[in-house]
Amino acid sequence: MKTTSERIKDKIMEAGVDLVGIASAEELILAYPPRPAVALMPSAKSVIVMAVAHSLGAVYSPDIMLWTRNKMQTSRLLDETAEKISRQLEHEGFLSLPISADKPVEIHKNDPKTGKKFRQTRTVGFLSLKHAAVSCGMGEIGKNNLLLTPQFGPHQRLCAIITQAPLTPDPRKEFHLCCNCRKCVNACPSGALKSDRYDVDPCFVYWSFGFKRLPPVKIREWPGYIRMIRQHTKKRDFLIESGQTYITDVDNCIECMRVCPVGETWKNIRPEEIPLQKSGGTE
Ligand code: B12
Ligand code: SF4
Ligand code: SF4
Repeated sequence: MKTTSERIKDKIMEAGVDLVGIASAEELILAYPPRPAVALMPSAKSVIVMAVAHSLGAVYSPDIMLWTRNKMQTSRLLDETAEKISRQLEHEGFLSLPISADKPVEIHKNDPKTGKKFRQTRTVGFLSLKHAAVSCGMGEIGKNNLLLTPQFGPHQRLCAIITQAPLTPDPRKEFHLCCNCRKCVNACPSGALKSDRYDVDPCFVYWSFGFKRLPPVKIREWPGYIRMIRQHTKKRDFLIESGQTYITDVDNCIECMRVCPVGETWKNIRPEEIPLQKSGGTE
């Protein structure tokens, strides 16, 4: 049977995936730090991008732990599908590499450009799934730094397959989905989202530990930092929490995703009031 884009897309949708697109491996949009698909597979021809919508009930649940568990199931569906389709493509004669919806990530303690230590360790995916999704016309990147699609807004999880199969790419598209309402900027508890940019460091420490302060670099920053840690340790048990984190990959924040009003499919079921979700960082 011939390996065509239509057949591969049909197979993926049959597995329960909500959106699928194909980008040319050579023409992928690159961000910083650049992560070209051909660096992972020099003979790559195509990148298949898949999206599964989150359960909106989990997104709007009162405690982030409920969302986290659901996120894991969404990733599982994506990863299983990527695994099956990659194996099928290899049986058809095309080297294929699934890129998981979750870890691993490259970990950078020092800036690769200057060699200087980052204030906060940075992580980066082996392939940027958001940029791959934009490359195949699936959506645009909103002010919240997330992929917005017309169907689900930011409420989807992504995954990809890099393959030698020469599939027909989908064209890039212009969208005007982000209405600049700034709900995401106002909701961000760490101040990572600004009107004109996204600062990865405050997001990372809030998302991982629920901490609103970055590790101190100046002596005068230490007292406030120690006060914050003491407040957290009064209410939280980091040992038990990390045990749970290893099992279910617990996050501390999805506010920039929760408040975004974009996504046609959700029009009738999105709650009108969106109170802050309880997480380790909730005061
Ligand atoms: C690492 C990572 C994180 C890290 C770092 C985020 C980051 N932006 O770098 C942390 C833990 C903070 C994080 C947070 C979140 N993430 Co995240 N994350 C990833 C992951 C694995 C890689 C991101 C990546 O490499 N992006 C590529 C870079 C180039 O794009 P960028 O994010 O726009 O750019 C940042 C980096 O370049 C960094 N940076 C700047 N200089 C340097 C220098 C060096 C050396 C490095 C390493 C980094 C770096 O800062 C930039 C922003 O200023 C992806 C999955 C994937 N493989 O793509 C998911 C992913 C992007 N995350 C996702 C989500 C949903 C979230 C969260 C809502 C948390 C959550 N609970 O799920 C928040 C949202 C934060 C936000 N508004 O952007 C989804 C997004 C789905 C969508 N609709 O768009 C993805 C695609 C996962 C998935 N499978 O669906 N994430
Ligand atoms: S995940 Fe939380 S801390 Fe990070 S940008 Fe979104 S709202 Fe801000
Ligand atoms: S919340 Fe508003 S400003 Fe932020 S990404 Fe969504 S539409 Fe754009």
